[in-house]
Amino acid sequence: MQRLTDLDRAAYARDGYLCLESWLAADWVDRLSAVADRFVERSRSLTASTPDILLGPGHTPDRPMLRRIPQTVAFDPLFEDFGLRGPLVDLAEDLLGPDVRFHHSKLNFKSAGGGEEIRWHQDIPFWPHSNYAPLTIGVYLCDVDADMAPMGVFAGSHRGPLHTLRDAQGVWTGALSDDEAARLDGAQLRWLSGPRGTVTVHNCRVVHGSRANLSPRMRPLLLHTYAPCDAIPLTRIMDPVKFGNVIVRGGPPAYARFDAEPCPMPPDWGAGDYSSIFSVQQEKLG
Ligand SMILES: O=C(O)CCC(=O)C(=O)O
Repeated sequence: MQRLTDLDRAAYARDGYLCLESWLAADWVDRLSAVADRFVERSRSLTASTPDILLGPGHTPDRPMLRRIPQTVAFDPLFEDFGLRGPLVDLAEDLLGPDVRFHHSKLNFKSAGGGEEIRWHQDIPFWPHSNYAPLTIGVYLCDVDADMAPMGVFAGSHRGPLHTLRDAQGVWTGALSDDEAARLDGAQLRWLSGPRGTVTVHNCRVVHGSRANLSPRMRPLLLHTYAPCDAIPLTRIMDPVKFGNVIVRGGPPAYARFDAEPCPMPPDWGAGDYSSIFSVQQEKLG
């Protein structure tokens, strides 16, 4: 198992993110990419999204435009093994402690020539927990350069304000308002690019997003969210979803841990009815 250094851990605490170049072994990246390619091939015969493949606008058999595979661990045994028992769980344990819960996973494709923008947002208002320790670990399955819409994070923004991700009328948009975005400190923006196998980690309060992918290359980013077991989910969106909220290290908590700062809540989607960040942002903000 590859362990983080004390410097890595200190950087995560200070900046709220890490970018670990070529961290994941090539063998894992090869096998995960092969599975991802099979989903892309299968999408060619689709004219509408299915539970395991969410299509983006302009999808055709010749030019597949995939938004995402939601909850990857539910749809392929290799994805399951990777997300629930693989090296990312070690990394999560390294940052979160011995008791770790898997919350959800997804593979954001950002297809070539049009993969959509993901506007600035924080994750925690999408899936509130009793504290702010949950984090998301991403793996780039291809080399990602600055033109391929890498994920951008605002260093230190996990120590800044929490945003409601609603517009002035209180309608959920899933994104910071233009005014809130204008107040972000541009000097702290970091674009996380790197060779395939590069791993990103971001805390659930870090403001992040990515541009549209106008390059001719797909940008597959495989994301897994983990939480310490004493961070209790406050909504039930993952309850009916296969492997949603399963404990992957250690055991159930003896106590729930609460952070003092109130957590913004999303609309009541009901159990299992979480629509993806792409659809909510595109519907509400265009
Ligand atoms: O795919 C990306 O660039 C960012 C992903 C993200 O922020 C999300 O899915 O919440």
